[in-house]
Amino acid sequence: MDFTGVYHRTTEQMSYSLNESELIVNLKTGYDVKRVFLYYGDPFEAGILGGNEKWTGVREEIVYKKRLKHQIWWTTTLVPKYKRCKYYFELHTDDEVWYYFEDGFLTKEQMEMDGRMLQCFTVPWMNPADVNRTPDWVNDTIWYQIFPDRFCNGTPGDDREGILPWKNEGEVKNEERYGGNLEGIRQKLPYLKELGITGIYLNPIMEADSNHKYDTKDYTKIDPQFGDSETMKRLVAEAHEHGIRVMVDAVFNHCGKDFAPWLDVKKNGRDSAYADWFMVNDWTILNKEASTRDGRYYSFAFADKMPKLNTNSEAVISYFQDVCEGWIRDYDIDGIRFDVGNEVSHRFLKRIRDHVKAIKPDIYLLGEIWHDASQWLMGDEYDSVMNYPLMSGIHDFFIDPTMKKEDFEYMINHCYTMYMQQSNNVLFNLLDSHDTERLMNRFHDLDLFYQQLAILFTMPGSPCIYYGTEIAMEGSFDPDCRRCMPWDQIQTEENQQKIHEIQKLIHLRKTEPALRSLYFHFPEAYDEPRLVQYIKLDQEQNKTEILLNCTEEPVTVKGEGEILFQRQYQDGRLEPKGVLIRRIGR
Ligand code: ARE
Repeated sequence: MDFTGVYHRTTEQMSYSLNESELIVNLKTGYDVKRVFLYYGDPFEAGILGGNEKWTGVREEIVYKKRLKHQIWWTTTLVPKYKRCKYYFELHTDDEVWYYFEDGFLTKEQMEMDGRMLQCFTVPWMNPADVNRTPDWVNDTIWYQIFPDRFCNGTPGDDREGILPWKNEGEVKNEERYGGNLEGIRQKLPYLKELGITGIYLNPIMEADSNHKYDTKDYTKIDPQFGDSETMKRLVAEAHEHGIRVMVDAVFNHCGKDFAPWLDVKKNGRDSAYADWFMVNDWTILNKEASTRDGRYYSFAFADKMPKLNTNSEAVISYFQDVCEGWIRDYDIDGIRFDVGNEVSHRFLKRIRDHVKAIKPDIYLLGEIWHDASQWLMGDEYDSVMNYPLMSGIHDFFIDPTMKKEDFEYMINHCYTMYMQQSNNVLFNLLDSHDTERLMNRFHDLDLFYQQLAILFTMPGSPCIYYGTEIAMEGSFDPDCRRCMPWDQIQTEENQQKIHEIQKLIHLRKTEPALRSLYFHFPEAYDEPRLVQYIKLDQEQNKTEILLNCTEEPVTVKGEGEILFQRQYQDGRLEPKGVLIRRIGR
């Protein structure tokens, strides 16, 4: 047996309470392990503490497994009678059997040796207060991300300074302002509702210098370019009336150059009451205007206009607790997306979470983290994260023809074995954003575009489309991905057809519980190396099949089913770049 491939701990999302009664136990092994059995029981009942006590617990085979690139992920759910559990594994390769304990591997003879002290894996007590609880509504949500300056100007006749005429076509620059505002978003709520949207993710709206507002000046004031607190209140209230929730962007890793405490620090140096709010190393050259590569203070990505906030400081923590509380009480927001969510301190996040969840228990706390975020998803910081690994995994599969359907399977399984199910269930799934190239820009091909969207809409978590995706808007990396929404072209037949296509996917997502569910597997019904097939299951084991033809030849589809969504499919043939979603019974 390949011992190095075997891994289990009672931490790190490998053994955790799903709720007050169910315990999830996961195990990784190499491919040489063919069967796994779990022995489990109550620590005070099962009697395997050594000596001559006999094991009285249960022996059960673990039947659910997912294939990762070089490992197998075995998973099972237990219901410990007394909320305690002790367990060990029995691993079978083709010709060996090993027993896996907390302190290593034993043969059967060793294990049964009289008097041996067996170190079982132990879950001493499943405390309800420690269960990772994430808001239920998120899994049902269809998000729409809005970059406010570029979505809709709802007050075109007003006299805001420096606003350019709306650009229905062509490129935009970062310093340009087009006058999109909260009133514009409010006016488009019926449009969003019609599309099927049930959640809006708003890029920053608090007062700031730039057009993107990631350089906050005042965390308590709506940016005057976007409106005021009344417009924001009205927007959220009306969104709620339309069944649409609202999530705001929180830039707590750094502030902007005009944030009052930072101005005070620049003026008074070490003597400032806010000296501890930032991360200053050299007080003598604070006012220099240049990148912070010289280390005079820390900032976001060396941007001197974005000084890093010291989220380790008690004063900063308590200041931002109040800021969040204000947003909830004043505007009744439903979610907070934490910008640069991996650089703020864990301590800060735990305190913010406790504070805001006490005010609004089902508020959604989303971290902007692009890589494995397990350390932030233990249940006491974020509810979940932006699922960038899924985005890049899908993207890589589509650009790399040497990748096979197994690689697709490994990638998806990787994305859904990193975190607890509670977090997987509310992952924020996206294929593009204000920080990336637009989806349509990657291949300039509508069929590939919808194939990828079909994946997005059938994955566990909640799907988000970036404004303009409904009409397959083009745009390269920042700032090109932030073009103005071309409202004067929305009614063209071509755009209406595209909108209709997205509406179909949204409708399906809402009406087919299997598409929203956490359960899926990859059958092996086809030989074609790039014919991706996966099956999603709902609670009642009803199956929905997703087929994506990523080969260069048509494929004859096997079996029967009720077609829910299709492109490039006719008379049993799925053409290259085609997609088929079918309900196939139990
Ligand atoms: C501006 C220009 C850019 C230019 C940059 C250089 O627009 O063209 O390259 O300046 O300084 C905001 C604005 C940006 C602005 C930036 C700086 O939206 O337009 O860029 O401020 O002024 C990492 C971080 C992640 C971060 C991304 C961008 O981990 O937190 O980089 N995303 C957030 C927001 C941004 C925002 C900021 C942070 C700053 O969503 O919009 O930028 O508040 C890998 C890594 C990731 C990395 C990712 C992308 O996968 O794992 O850590 O994300 O690549 O680079």
